[in-house]
Amino acid sequence: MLSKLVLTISFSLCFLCACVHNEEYVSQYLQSRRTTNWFNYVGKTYYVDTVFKTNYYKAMHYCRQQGMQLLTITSEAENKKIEEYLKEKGLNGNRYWTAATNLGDRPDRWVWSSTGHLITYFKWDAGEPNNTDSENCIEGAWFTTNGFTWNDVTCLRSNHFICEATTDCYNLKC
Ligand SMILES: [Ca+2]
Repeated sequence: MLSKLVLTISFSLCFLCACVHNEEYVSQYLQSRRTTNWFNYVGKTYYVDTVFKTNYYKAMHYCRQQGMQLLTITSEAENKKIEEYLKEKGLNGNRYWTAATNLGDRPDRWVWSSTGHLITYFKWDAGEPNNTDSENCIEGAWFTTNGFTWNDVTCLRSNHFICEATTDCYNLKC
């Protein structure tokens, strides 16, 4: 109960913080870099952030400000595509936020905050999820030699992140 209260307060503070400081990280920089770290796959456009690290909530806010959502992976093929892109671009040394969280309902029920859908496809790294420290969000990275796999982690960790949209955002029309 106490941990949920702390998380709720943390979320509120993080969201407020993001609102107050949003001019510091909103699309001006992104727009100047739109030709890099963008790719398409089966009706989605993805943007891989390597500019700054932030917590889950601020990453979510950032993606929404671009008309996008945090990364939502629904199949082995999609996870593989992301893995291949990151490896090809040499971006596989980072950890990236996905939209996955279990804060909304109960610890064993993971949901994509982007769509509200229960998660049915998982790509956990070996030994995960281990929920060692109120680990209520999911990051993806090369934690071992298993490629792009997932780890439950505290939502307040600072990570890079991947945004996605289901329409073509190259021209900011989404
Ligand atoms: Ca973990």
